[in-house]
Amino acid sequence: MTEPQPQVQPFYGPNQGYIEELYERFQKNPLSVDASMRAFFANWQPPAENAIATNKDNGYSQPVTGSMPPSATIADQGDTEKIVGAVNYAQAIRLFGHLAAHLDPLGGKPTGDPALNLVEYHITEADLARLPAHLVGGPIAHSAHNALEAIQALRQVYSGAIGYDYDHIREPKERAWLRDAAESGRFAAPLDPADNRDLLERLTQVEVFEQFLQRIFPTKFRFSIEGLDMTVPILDTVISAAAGAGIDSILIGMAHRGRLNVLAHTLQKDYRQILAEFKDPLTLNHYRRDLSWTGDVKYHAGAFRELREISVGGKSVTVEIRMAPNPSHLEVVNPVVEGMARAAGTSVDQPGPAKFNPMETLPIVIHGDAAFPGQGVVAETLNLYRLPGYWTGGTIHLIANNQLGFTTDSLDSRSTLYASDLAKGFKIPIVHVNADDPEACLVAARLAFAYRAEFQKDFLIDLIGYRRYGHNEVDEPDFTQPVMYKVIRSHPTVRALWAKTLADRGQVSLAEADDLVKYRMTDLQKGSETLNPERDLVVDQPDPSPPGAAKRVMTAVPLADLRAINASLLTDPPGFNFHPKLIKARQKRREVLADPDKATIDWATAEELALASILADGISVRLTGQDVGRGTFSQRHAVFSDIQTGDTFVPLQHFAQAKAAFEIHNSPLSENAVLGFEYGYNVQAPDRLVLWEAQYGDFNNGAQTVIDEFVMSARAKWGQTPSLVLLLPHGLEGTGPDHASARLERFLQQCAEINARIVNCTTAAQYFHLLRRQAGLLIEDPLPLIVMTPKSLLRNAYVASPARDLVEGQWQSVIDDARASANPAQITRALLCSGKIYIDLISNPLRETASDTAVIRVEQLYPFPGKAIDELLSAYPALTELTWVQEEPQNMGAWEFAMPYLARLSTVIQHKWLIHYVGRVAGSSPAEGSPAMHNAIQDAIIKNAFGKVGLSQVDSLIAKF
Ligand SMILES: Cc1ncc(C[n+]2csc(CCOP(=O)(O)OP(=O)(O)O)c2C)c(N)n1
Repeated sequence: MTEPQPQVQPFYGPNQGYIEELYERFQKNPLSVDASMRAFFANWQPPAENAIATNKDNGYSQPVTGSMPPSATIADQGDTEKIVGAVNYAQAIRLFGHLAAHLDPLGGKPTGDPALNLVEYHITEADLARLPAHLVGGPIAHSAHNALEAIQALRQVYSGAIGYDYDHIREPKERAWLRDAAESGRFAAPLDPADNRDLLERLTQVEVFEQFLQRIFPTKFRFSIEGLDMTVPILDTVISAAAGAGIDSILIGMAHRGRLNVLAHTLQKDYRQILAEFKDPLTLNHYRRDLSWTGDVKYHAGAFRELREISVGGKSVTVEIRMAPNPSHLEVVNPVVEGMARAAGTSVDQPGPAKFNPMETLPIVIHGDAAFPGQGVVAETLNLYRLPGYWTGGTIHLIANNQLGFTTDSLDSRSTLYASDLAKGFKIPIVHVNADDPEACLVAARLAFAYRAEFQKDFLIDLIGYRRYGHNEVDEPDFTQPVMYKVIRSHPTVRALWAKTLADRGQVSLAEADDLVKYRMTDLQKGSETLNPERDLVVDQPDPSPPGAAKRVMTAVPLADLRAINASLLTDPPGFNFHPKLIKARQKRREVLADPDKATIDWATAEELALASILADGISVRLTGQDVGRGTFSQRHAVFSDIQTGDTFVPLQHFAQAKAAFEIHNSPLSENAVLGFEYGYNVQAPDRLVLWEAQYGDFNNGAQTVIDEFVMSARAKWGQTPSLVLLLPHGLEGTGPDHASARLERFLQQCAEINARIVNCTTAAQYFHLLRRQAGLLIEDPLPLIVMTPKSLLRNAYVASPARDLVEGQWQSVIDDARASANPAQITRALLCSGKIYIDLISNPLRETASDTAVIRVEQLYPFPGKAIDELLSAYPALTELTWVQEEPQNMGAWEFAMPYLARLSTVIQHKWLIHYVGRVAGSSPAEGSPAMHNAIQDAIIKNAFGKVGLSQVDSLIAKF
């Protein structure tokens, strides 16, 4: 079926204004236009007034249609039509030339576009030959003798091996810069034979490495780069341009495809190391297991290299290159790399806001052509790139486009023409380039970095090649793409093509090119023959051993210091107009430390004092999440807005005692990308406290990939030691199945080998000590900290603490029942609980009469404080009954996790206690939709916990509703 073709208006009118302007200039002063235009205007009659639609955007903008007025003479109209036709044809080439570019190395035909047919403009080549080159505009016009020559040159630029896909760029300055960059040829590859030979050598390294591995390990996966070999020279070019511009930290994120090759060549990972990993000696695996880590497959591993003495423009510079480790989950490493780049370019040693310098670091992210449009995290990450809290000075994106996703054709994997189209919405310039044209690829690479240096924004290279084998080297591609693979099998490699080009130019003979191949192959062969994998394999990871028991950290802060900090935080900036309600709230805060024994410190105050004291200790803090500035529950007010001017004021950036920077940003409405970003920031800058808050705890499941693959398991897989803090509002409050549960159970399920700290604490003072302890352990004992945080309890009197508890206390993983422990002999029943249900229990009137019952809080769930609980229970001599109470359904919350630990307590074993459960019955949804039903069940749980209602009665309550 033929697709309906759009009707091209023969008479676009955008540049008539331009012509008229030139003509006016010519009339005033004929010498003000060039000779060809002078000759042309000498015989030209302009059309009548108003016939000209003006558009003077450098001749580079979108055509708009216009028409000739009836008053124009036939002769005038004919001339004008030709001129305008020529101008608009040039315009169409600039806009749509990429649709006719030769981008597919396998010879796939370009889509084309009727706007690129000369005939549509009612002009001929002969007409063009008679028109001046000047009409075409841009740098090309200067060297062409007439419009035909200029148009032909323009077609070579826009429809050659590069497709410049810029029509979506909205900034005129950028558009003009990009057009000039394309048309001036200033990024063209140098003709220096030495550089061309270097490129041949590089392509030889890239190709022979893969061929050697294929020969030696034909049945092992390596996700070969072949078909996209130019990836490595493109990276070389970008990295050396970056180094030349003074950037000394390069951060790379990429998936499996071509990764081993990039590790070997861009990061200079030792070949022998890679070969040893292929041989996979068992001793290595034992070694890893002993240290409680699993390692990861070789094509997920990260790497770090300091490349000294890269020669850039005759100077020798040093660059650090880091490849982030990543899981199989495609594209999820993107935000991680961005966060790493943000951290690498941010200085925090001064009080006030953090300062980001885009010329310290360059992120490069390599994408798959199926994954880029398919994975939502790509869009989430692109959305970060211009946000003040997430800006990294511009990322260079490279789509390693092999035209297939596993076995799936692009027709089935995206609804867009190009794999890169998503980037258009973010106004990122795109070049598509044929991966078999090394010179064009290097033009794209130079242009990408130059644009980034000029505008500090993202740039995308869509490198279009192919995949020499199946999805992996064992897959049979003929099952699904027989026609394509017939072409691929007889298609020469890019190295061979380049060797032929150089031979044709007389720069390198084919025999020399063959010698380069033999030399590389022999080198690899020798390395392989002398390899002793068990000896030669170096575990290139930081010490993966699990951390010891948490060290003690001094978390209490002297009262005088707290008072001074508080007063300083509450100093109003001159002329700032606070909201009247917030003036009152600040007034109240001034009193909170007056009487150290009065419980006046609520959750948000404790948080602010903790963060301020951490900043005063010289540790910088970054806090992000949805609406964190104010706080979802209007509790935080870390950022004030002037009610007259809208200006903002952040007390934690302006208090006298601060010694390090405080960064706070409302995040975009994303979980996966923003948590990935904070993870990356954290591992790159482990000495800074990084906190991410979910709007409600539930929403962390939008970041499940980052939690599973990075936060909880990166230590075991890659030896990374994150210390990120997740603040997750959690608790069943009758607001429905969502907004209830931060899915505590999922975090607990992933806990082993001391990979995190999971807490559900109940007082403001505990939260204070917790944050300070985390800051104090960042370097000595780093672990992610997952905190179930309160919602309605933020302002609850039971949660508030006296200053005394901040000044003298410390973090307690278990809290005994003060009333019960004052009279232990009376206690026959112990209720163990965690988090909000504790407040529900002790605030219930039944508590008063239950003088035989101790209510004990397990504030830290992992590492599970079994020893502390054991000691505490053994202090109650008359105890006969132990019950775990929770509000979450039985299959959720902490019960299933805690139970085996409790069963192993020596007190439990000794007394042969059964451990009772009181809580909701197991369910698939975390909470009830009806507030009344919630209240009834919550009430029944409390009654049941105090031994007043049997479980069957709870069940009947559920049935009743
Ligand atoms: C999130 C996710 N879903 C599915 C997969 C399984 N998978 C691995 S590679 C691949 C195809 C990727 O295609 P593309 O992005 O074009 O990269 P290529 O492998 O072709 O280089 C798929 C579906 C995965 N790794 N990650």
